[in-house]
Amino acid sequence: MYLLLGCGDVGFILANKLREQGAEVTIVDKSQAKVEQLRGLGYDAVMGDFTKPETLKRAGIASAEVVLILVKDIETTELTFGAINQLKLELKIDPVIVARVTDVAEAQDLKKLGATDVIPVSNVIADYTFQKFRELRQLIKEKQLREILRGVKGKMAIVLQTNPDPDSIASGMALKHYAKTFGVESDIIYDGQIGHQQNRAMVNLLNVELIHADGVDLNEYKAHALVDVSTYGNCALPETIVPTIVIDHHSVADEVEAKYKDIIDVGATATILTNYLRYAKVELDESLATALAFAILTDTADFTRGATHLDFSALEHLQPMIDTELLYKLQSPPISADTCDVLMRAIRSSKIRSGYLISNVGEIKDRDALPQAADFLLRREGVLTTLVYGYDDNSVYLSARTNDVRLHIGKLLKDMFGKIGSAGGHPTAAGGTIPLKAFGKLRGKRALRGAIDKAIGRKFWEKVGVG
Ligand SMILES: [Mn+2]
Repeated sequence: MYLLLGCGDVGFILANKLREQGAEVTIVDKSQAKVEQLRGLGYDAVMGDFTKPETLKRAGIASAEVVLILVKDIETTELTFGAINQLKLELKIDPVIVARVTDVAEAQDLKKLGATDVIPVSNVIADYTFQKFRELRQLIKEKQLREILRGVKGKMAIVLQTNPDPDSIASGMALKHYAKTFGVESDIIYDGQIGHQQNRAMVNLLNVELIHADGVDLNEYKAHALVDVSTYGNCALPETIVPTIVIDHHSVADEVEAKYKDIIDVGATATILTNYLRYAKVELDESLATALAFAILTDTADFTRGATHLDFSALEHLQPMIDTELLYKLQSPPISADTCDVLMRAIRSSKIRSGYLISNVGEIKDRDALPQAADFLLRREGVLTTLVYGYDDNSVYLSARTNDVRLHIGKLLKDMFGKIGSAGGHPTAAGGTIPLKAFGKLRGKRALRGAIDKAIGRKFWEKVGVG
């Protein structure tokens, strides 16, 4: 049972929320009128002065798991603690006690008196207002988007990022569905490849219709939307075409001019699209709901990376519509024979020194196997950092991972290989591409392999000081 002491603004909202969640709530207030009003609303309310032990006993403190002291003035709060502490000994009880404070300085004093936790009310209101504002903002944006679509006369191109990831694909699917509801037909266009098994599985299992940019003329579309793209250069849209719509969670997307822009700092673009569908009350089927959930989970690395309150609430909204079996299939797709082969070679060629693992896998068909190998080998006992590389007819590709907090692997690769190719990434995951011509004229595969090992593997040992 929750015992709420004092029922002002915060108290009443809290009582409501707790009751909504099915919690048992008893409220104590000194005002007769307030108590009657609460009883009228079906609350268990007790009138009296809760700085007195008798009142607390009468309110049933003996069976309260949580006591919330919600009065504004610190004197009353302190007196209430006196009464509770007396009863703790007398009744042998030990409830969780949470007290409201107006400033953080009061918190220490109240904790000494026995508060398990404190609620700094100004922070609560600030947080709440901020979250509400973000939700309201999305609601307004959705209405604006509907207006924009009303102005589109003809087919729209939904342009995904180059080598689209699950977030981009799911966001494209959702926008297509949303636009169709408001009378606009569209094509989902991508460039590069659907490389990673996860993305291929998504496209196959969900039957997504994706059109490669090589097969269309983007100028022929009446409107263009960029979803989860970041910016020009990371998609098929040429800079000569100004998109109508930009929806993204990468802040650089703000550099792109567009009639409609919704760029907000959330974990996944799919969160933004989920909310559009939700606010517009557009029905969605299991496969779209599952795709959006999969995108949110993937982009936030299962809520461990950049997830916000809006991402949680979007997933919560999708949850009842998700096909869990399908979600499981998307999360653990079959591994291709090529990738298996690369994993095998990556294991066989592993060289480990002081927690650093380096592996040259030789010739590869699918560069997406490299990050998977780097991830996989990082799980080997005693390994803190992995660097896996291989080559095809054009380039050498690198992929690196680390659990070493002292290392920023993205910066390290950029420092080492940024000049001869492109390299970089995050503190824990990075990659790079170096054109084969950077290794000079070589005769035969063995010479090439040696040259690559010298320029990458050996250089890496030296750089990390284990050479
Ligand atoms: Mn994304």
